[in-house]
Amino acid sequence: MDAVQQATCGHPGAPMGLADVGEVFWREVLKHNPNNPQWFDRDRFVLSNGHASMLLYSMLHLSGYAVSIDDIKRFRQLHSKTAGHPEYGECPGVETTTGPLGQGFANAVGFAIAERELARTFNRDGFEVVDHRTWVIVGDGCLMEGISHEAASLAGTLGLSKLVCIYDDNGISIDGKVDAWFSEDVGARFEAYGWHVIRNVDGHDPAAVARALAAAREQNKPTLIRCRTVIGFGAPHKQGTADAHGAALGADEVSLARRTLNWSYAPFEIPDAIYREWDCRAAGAQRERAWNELMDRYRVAHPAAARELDRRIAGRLPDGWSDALDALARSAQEKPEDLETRKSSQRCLDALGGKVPELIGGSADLTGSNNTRWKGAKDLTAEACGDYVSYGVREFAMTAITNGLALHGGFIPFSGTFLIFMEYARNAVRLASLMKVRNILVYTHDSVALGEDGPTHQPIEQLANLRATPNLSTWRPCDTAETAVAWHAAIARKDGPTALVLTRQKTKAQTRSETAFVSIARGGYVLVPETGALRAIVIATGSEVALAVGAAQKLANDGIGVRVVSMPSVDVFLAQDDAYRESVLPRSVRARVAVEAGHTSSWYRFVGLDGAVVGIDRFGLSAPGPQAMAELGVTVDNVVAVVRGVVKAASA
Ligand SMILES: Cc1ncc(C[n+]2csc(CCOP(=O)(O)OP(=O)(O)O)c2C)c(N)n1
Ligand SMILES: [Mg+2]
Repeated sequence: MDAVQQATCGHPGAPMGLADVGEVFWREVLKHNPNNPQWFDRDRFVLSNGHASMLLYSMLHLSGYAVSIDDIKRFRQLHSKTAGHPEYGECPGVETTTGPLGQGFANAVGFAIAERELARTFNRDGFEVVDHRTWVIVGDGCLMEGISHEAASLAGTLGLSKLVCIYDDNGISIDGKVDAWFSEDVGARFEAYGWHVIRNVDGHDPAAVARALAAAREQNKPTLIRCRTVIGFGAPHKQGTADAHGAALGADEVSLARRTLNWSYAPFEIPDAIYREWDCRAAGAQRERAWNELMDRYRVAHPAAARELDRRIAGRLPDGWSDALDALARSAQEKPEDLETRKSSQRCLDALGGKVPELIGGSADLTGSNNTRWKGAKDLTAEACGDYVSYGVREFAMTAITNGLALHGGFIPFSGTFLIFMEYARNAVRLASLMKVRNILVYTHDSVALGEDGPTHQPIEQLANLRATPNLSTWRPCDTAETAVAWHAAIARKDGPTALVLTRQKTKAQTRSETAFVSIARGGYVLVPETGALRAIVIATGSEVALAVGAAQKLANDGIGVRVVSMPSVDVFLAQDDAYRESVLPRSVRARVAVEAGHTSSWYRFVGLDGAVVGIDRFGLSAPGPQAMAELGVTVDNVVAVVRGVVKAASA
C-alpha cells in the first residue's frame, strides 16, 4: 500500500487481498533459501497475476532476500529491482516475468514437468535429490485467459501432482464485479481437467489457508485452491471494489487503512520483531545444507547419475554434443541432396538425439509435419518419463510451458508448429525473448509455397515480426548444411530463444566453397561470387536462395556480374564486425535485390533506396505451391527482371 502510494501508481488491491495467504505460504510452506535464490531443489513460485508484484517484493524483502527496504521504496522507478511487474533476471526470487495474464500459470506447468522428469530420471532409492513443488498464484484474469485453459487441461492429463495453484478469488477485475463476464464454476472446470479442487477457503483465515496448502501436498493430481479474498483488504472505502485494483489508494484512504488494520507504524517502518519472525534465511540455509549433504552421498552411491545431474544443473552441454550434427553439416556440404528443410531439421534431431539428453521436444499436434520427433524419442506421459511432449493443439500454452522448462533449468526445450500459428503463441515468444531463455521454436511451412492450404496457412508478415523481436535469433536456412548450422547455433546459444523457420517443400541443396561453408555460422555470406565485375548483389533466404542462384546464372550469361548472398540469419549477420559485413555487402554496390517469399519490410535496411525487394506484401492464395509462388512473382524470371532494373538505374 505504501510502496504504491509512494510510486503514485501500481496495484495495491491484490497484494492487500493476498497478504494473509502470502504470510502463511511464505513462512510455513515454501521451500526456499533467501541467501541462494538459485538453489536447485527450491520450490518454484510463480505470481501469475504479475500486477500483484508488490506482494512478491514484500515477501522477498521480509523473508530475507537481497531486496532491501530502499528497493521497496523505489518500486517502479528507473533501474530498480522492483519493476512494475516482476522481471526475471532483475530481482532475486523472481522465477519468471509475469504481467501478461495467464502465462505465468503456463510457465508453472513447465516448471512442474521439468521437476517430475528430472526426478524420474535421477532419483534413486533413498536419494530424492530432485524433490520440489511448483506453486502458482493466479487471479480471475489468469483464469479467464485462454492460455490457462490450455495449460490446465494438459497439466491435468499429465497428472502433475506437485503443481499447486492458489486462486485469488476476489470476484473483481478492472471493469468491476466479474459475475457479469466470468460466471462459470471454475472448480468444476478444473475437476473436469483432472485436478483436485479445494473450495471455499477463507483467504483471510490463516488456519484455513494452512490446512488447504497441507491438503494440496497429499494429492496425486494437480491442485487448485480457491481462496475467497477481499481485494484491497483493510482499505475501508475501496476494499472489495475495482477501485482498489490498479491505482494508489490516496493518502486519506491509506491512513484509514492503517487504522482499520491496527498498524501504527510509519510507511516503510517495520518493527524488528516482525523481521525476526519472517526471516527465512537460517531455515533456508539449513534446508540447502541438508540437500547438499544428500547430494554428496548421492555422488558416492551413484557417481555416474550424479555427474550427469550436476552437469544438467550447471547447464553445461555434454562433451562432443555437436559432433554428429557438425558431421551432418559437413556431409551435406560434400554430397548435396535436395530436401525439405523441415526434413533436414529432422536429420539434425536424429544426429542430436540421445547425445543431448537435456533436449525435450514436442509439437502442437503437428509432429509428422514439423518433423520434430527424432529416432528414439520417448513419449512423456502421466505414467512414463520421456523426452517428447505431445502438447495437443495448444500453441500458446506449449510456448509458455517450454519457457517454464527452460527457466527451471536442466532442459533445453524445443517445440514445433506451423509458422503461421506462431501468432497464437506470439506473446510467449515475446516473453522468451524478454527473459532471454534458451527456447528453440521450430516453425515449418514457412511461405505461400506451402500451397493448397491457402492464405489462412500461408505466412506473410511473420518473419518480419520475428526479426523485429529483440533478443530473438531467427534462422531461415536454405538447405541441410545451413539447417545443421542453425541447429548448432540454437543449442549453443545461452542467452536467448531461436526460431528455426523451415520449408514444407523441397529446396535445392547448394554447392558452396569451403569458405562459404564455414561462414554460414556468420548469418550471411557470399554463396555465389560474381563472375567478372560486381554489378549487383542478390540477398536471399531459405527456399528463395535457389531462385537467386538461378537468376545470377542467367544474368552472368548476359555478362552481368551478380553476387548471391545467402542470409539465413539477419540478426546473426548484423552482429558480425563491420569488416566482415563490408566484405559480404560492400557499401559501394548499391544495386541490390533481396528475395524472400514474405513481407518485404525486413529488407530495406539492406537494399536501401536504390535497391528492390522481391517479396509478398499481400495475403497468399490457395493453389499448388509453385503456382502460388509464380502468381505472386517469386520466380527466377522476376528476380532477373528486377535485378536488371536496379542495374540499369545504377548505371543511368
Ligand atoms: C493478457 C493481459 N490482458 C490484460 C491485462 C491488463 N490487466 C491487468 S490486471 C487485469 C484485471 C485482472 O483481474 P484479476 O486477475 O481479477 O486481478 P485483481 O483485480 O483481482 O487484482 C487486466 C485486465 C494484462 N495484464 N494481461
Ligand atoms: Mg480478481
